[in-house]
Amino acid sequence: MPDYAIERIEARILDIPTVRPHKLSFGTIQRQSPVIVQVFLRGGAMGFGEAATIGGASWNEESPESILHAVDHCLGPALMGQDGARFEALLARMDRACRGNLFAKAAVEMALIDAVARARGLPAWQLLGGKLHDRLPLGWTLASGHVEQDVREAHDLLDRGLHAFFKIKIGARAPADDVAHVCEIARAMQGRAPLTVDVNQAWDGATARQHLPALVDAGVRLIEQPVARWNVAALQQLSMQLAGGLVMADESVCTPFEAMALAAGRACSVFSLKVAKHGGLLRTREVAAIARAADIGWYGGTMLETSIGSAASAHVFATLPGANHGCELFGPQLLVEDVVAHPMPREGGALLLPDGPGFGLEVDVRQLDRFDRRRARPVLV
Ligand code: MUC
Ligand code: MG
Repeated sequence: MPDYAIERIEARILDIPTVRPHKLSFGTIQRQSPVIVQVFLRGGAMGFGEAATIGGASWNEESPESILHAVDHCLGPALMGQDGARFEALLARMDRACRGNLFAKAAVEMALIDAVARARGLPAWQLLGGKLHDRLPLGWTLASGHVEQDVREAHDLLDRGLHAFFKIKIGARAPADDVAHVCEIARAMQGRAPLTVDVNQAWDGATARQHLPALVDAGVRLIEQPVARWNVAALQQLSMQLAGGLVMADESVCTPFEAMALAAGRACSVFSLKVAKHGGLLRTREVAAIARAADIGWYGGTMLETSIGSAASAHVFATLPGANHGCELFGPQLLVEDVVAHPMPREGGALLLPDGPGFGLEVDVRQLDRFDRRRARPVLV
């Protein structure tokens, strides 16, 4: 029996520029700063995990710096010497040592699962219930802020068979201007691909009730997080009102307890699942189980991770039953450079599950060193 005792946990922040400015309701990002975690087991195995935030601490309470602090000062010390294969026991231990901090816990749990899967020579999906899907339809986010650029990008990605559907980020402008922006893109797309909008909590209930019907009429099918995460009552009303569109919860659905409340209130039709906000791969499965029991579909969401976090997400999404709306694991393509030798394969607008040991990708440690924030020199690309 290999020795899975946890010997060392290391974490670092990378700074990687994006290929173009990415505009969301709360600001525009020009780089991602993922936290990469490495777990070393006594028997010699090592695994990689990742947690990325968007716009520092703008998307929710956690930031790269808070994640790094939680791993270095709370989670790592709580796990030293423990059996690295007892994932549930380790999650309980992390919960006792540190409240909240779901992104940080997700990164550590991801690295543990990768390390144990690699030690056993198994793909991670085998430790997560077994895979149901080998491929998932892959979306791309149109967020340049300019109609012409977004439309050019979308047609080009469709022509090259790289993506199957698109999400448009809105919420930064006046609502009427956002509606005009989406309608223009929808018209120029001529029904070539399904469209989603993500408002990232920017509207209040009345604004959403007033403006979302026009987007549904323009052909938008999924409406992601139109109102504040706490505003479950508005989500409920919108779910009843928008006959032709499906309300998707993102920031509102992190813990299984939040998932339960949304399900009980029939507040949405789809959950956007994200490994980081749920606190790991196993808890993503818990939230997905609630979705299934409540006849809620799922969508494979992203926090714009590198290939490490994206592949880990693909492994857990591949195990999930129930109606799905594809995934948006395009983070690596938004970054100027990747941290793995070969990215996850894509074909016919779908992402193909990488099937080697662990999360199935070869991490390039030189790239981790190159983008490591501690190397005070600016990154030239
Ligand atoms: C979010 O809220 O969904 C996912 C895709 C993207 O462009 O931004 C993220 C965040
Ligand atoms: Mg979202």
